[in-house]
Amino acid sequence: RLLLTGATALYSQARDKMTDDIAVDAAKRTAARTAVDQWVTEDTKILGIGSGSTIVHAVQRIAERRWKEGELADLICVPSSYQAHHLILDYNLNLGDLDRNPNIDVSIDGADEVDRKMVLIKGGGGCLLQEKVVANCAKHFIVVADYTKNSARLGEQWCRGIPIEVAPMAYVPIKLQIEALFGGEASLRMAKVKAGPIVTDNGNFLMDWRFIANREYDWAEVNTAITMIPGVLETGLFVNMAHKCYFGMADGTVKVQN
Ligand code: ABF
Repeated sequence: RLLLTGATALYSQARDKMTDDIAVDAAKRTAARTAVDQWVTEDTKILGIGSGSTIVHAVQRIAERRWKEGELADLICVPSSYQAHHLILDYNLNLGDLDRNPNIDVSIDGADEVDRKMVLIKGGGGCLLQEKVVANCAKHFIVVADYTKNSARLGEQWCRGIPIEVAPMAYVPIKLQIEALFGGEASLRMAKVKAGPIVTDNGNFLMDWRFIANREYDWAEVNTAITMIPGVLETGLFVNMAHKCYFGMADGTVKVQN
């Protein structure tokens, strides 16, 4: 009987997890499609494409409008990662780049966590450097996410810390300097299969800095200070960049944060 009870509990846990995953994915989809329909119009010439799973829904909606509804034929999409590059190619959209399209009308991207001041943590999927460059070139940077990313303060939901892209030879001094400046612990992100450190699209390493959860940080100051450390390429802290955040909620609605 003990064995049966254990198996039943495991089954329920797996079922609940699957139900949660389905609800979260539906929320990502609603947020992404709503943002695309509100921000990508016939006047949008150049669109930045972020990375991650939520952005897949955004690209699918753009492709649906392009190929089924006959809109957006001239829209040029500028990718922020290899993933985005291939998404654009897979859906047969017009692939652009910053050499030819440095002035982006709108950029749409996901996030790992968003606080009430719209400070974002990004880079959980590993693409933060190009994402920040592309977002910075956009007149409007629009964030799409599910309800689990919406926090009052950073660290409430996203427990992996703030991703930081670093030159491989510099990760130890960078770790020590971040910890000395702001506390917490910074660690090198390793591949799950024990294949060594994760390498970014740009050939760098990633660190995850677990900051002190209950400390009040000035995120603009933290971002500037960490970016100044030699060997740091970029942080996953996006401060004063997001124009609007679209959160898909559990009840099927979309919450828009300004
Ligand atoms: C990228 O994808 C990252 O900056 C962020 O870490 C992540 C969001 O992923 P998802 O949409 O899968 O939650 O935008």
